[in-house]
Amino acid sequence: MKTFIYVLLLLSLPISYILPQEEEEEEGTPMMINGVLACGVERWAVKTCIDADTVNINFNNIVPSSIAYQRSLVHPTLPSDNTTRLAVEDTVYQITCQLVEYKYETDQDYHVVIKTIGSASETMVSEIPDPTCAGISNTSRYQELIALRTWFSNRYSPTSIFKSVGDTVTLTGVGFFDFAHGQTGAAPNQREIHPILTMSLYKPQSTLTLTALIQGLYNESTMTPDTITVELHSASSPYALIESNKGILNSAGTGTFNFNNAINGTPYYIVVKHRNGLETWSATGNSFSASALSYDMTSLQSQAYGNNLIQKGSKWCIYSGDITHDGLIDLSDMVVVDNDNSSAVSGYSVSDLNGDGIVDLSDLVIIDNNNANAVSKAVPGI
Ligand SMILES: [Ca+2]
Ligand SMILES: [Ca+2]
Repeated sequence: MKTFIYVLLLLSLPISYILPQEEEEEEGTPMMINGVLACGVERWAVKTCIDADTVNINFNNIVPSSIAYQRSLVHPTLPSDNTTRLAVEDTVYQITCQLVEYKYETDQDYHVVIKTIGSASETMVSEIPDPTCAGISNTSRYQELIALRTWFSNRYSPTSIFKSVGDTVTLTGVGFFDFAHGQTGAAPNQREIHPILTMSLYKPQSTLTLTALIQGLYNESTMTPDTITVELHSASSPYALIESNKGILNSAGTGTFNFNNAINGTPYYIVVKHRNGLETWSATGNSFSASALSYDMTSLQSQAYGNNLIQKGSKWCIYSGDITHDGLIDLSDMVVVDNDNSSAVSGYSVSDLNGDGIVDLSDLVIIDNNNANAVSKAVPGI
């Protein structure tokens, strides 16, 4: 009889009392912020970055990280108040990871379990706060959090029941330590990303390995390393710019450049721009395969559109001297060098063609010769 009554009692209880409780238990008195009740309690100011110590966070310095690293940190003694931020909680991280499951919590957070890509169990908790919670609208993160919350809501429609998902995302957010309440997906050290600040679907990058030599910087043996801009352009008229990326060519003239928008099997012109080099295009369109492409602009003159390269030793180089970036190497470029020479300009300068840190006659000679040969840029469609 006793058992029967117990079963009846059990059946009359709401389902939520029977199922295991996985939500965070919030101990203590709700915080008042500017006369408004906060959405959560425990360490709530820290969780939402409305605490005074948030000034210690440099939101512009985003540190690449991993879930493995976050799980390896030592769990510190946590402050008993709800507003003190620890020094180990003042860094914004960027992590590319896989979503596992998520739900809408009673403190209005979206509780998002994330894991190392491909791992079965290397998880941690991350949380998206509700930007309408007290105090958040006064912070510099407000617009960012609205955009994040809206994006996540529209894509995943969180409810009070966990939903599974396998998307790979790149997120940024603040490292944080929580108390252990048996949170679903918790790291062993209770490390969380709390709050998440941004999230986007991960796009695999395509890598271009480019070899190009800049005439003035190359001594027929090695090149003074320098920054260039590499552009991918459509191989079809009007040859629209697809994506631009800056990087460094090393002493062998080689550099790697990552692109987000390149599609495997689609040909692109590779365009090299340099502070005083002549804009130079690849001979034809070139395609990435398995997100990789190698291109050598030094092996043959015909590697550049219009054969627009100059030979130095056994290599072919991009012409130096278009300081004004008008596609011509002429008197107007010489005037810049001449003036900088008169002003004894030194250091990293647009008019230092041979990269020795001095602007002088040796730089002028390079332009003079290219001017004498009427060198100008060669671009498809012109
Ligand atoms: Ca020029
Ligand atoms: Ca020089």
